[in-house]
Amino acid sequence: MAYDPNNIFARILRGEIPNKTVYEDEHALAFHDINPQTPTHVLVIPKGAYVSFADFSAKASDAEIVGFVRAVGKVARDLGAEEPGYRILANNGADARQEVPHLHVHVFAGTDLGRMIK
Ligand code: IU
Repeated sequence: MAYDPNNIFARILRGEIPNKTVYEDEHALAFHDINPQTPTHVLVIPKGAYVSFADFSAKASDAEIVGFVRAVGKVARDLGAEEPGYRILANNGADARQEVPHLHVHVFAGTDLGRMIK
């Protein structure tokens, strides 16, 4: 999947579309999903233009990768989700039904997540 610079998350990063930010730093932005699947449902995205996890891991700098992973963990901690728990998930590509072609990690929390998959 090619990166579309006008995808909705790219537009959010450019400040063209509002979002409910929960965390932002040099490498990552985290915001509430517009259509939450669980009581807490946050998306964490890298600021660089990467379609998928494979794309990101191949092209991003070490600083971007470390920064992004740290941001995901910080979001989980700051949401108070460390206990009783949370789920992180990234859909990549058509078979995974990825809707937005900018890498995003879902953080689900706030309920017994059972075996739900997004
Ligand atoms: P997916 O993994 O690509 O299926 O997830 C895309 C998510 O982006 C999905 O949960 C949407 O509700 C969410 N989303 C959003 O938060 N804001 C938007 O403007 C759009 C989608 I479009």
